[in-house]
Amino acid sequence: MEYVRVIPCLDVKDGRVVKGVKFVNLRDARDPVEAAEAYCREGADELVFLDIMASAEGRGTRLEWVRKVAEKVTVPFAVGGGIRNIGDMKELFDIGVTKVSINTAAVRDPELVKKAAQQFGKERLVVAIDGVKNSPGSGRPRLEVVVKSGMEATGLDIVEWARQVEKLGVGEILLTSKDADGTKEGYDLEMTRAVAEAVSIPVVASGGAGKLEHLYEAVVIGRAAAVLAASVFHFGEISIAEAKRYLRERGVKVRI
Ligand code: 0VR
Repeated sequence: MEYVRVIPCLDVKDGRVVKGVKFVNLRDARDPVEAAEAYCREGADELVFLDIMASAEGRGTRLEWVRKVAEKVTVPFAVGGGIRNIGDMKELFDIGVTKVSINTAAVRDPELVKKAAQQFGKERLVVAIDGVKNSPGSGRPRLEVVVKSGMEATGLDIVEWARQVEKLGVGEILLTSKDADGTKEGYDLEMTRAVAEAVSIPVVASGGAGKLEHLYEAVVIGRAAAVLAASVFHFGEISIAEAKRYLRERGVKVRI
């Protein structure tokens, strides 16, 4: 059995790591390069950088900090946010990024997933799925895909979309609950488990981690192959070492 990965997520806006709640009220947390080096020293298995305000004019900013990070990191790292096409992906791979994560662009053009997987290999391609949970009787899917930094509802059912991206050849799904993001009240276990049981590729749980138990629940109940967190790591409430020790003590295979 593969070991469960512990992955800090660095949401980056204008070259700074920020952290909000439910994708809003972003507050400054730390410098991306300094944070990346610290997480590598602390034993993170991978890093995810999310350029959450990626836009045409911001693309240049991204390349600056990503290049600096690539020179320092000692673990695989993924970059997502505003990646629109094969050219954007190649640009990032050329400066040392391990994996790219696409979200909105995949919903807009599912064939992009297939082309990218064929061109770069599925192990270098992640599809990020941001989701919300709708109440019964809302007329919307219970688990609905949202795009554009969570601002646009798509009407897509999360599980069906996950199955579709797996068929298109993606290597991994990064599943974020927008409702849970930043709340520290726990991952959306129903959402995570529904997707993990529907596909045979790894699903990374994301959104809501607040205490050590949440990480364990995401693995044993949510069936996640990896646990991603931002708030609790950035503000020093949980260390990577504590997270791994807690999981290992409960029988979860982690890389110490
Ligand atoms: P925590 O709940 O703090 O562990 O956050 C994990 C995860 O939700 C965030 O790292 C990240 O996925 C939040 N995502 C987005 C966003 C934040 C602001 C604006 C947009 C987005 O589109 O994913």
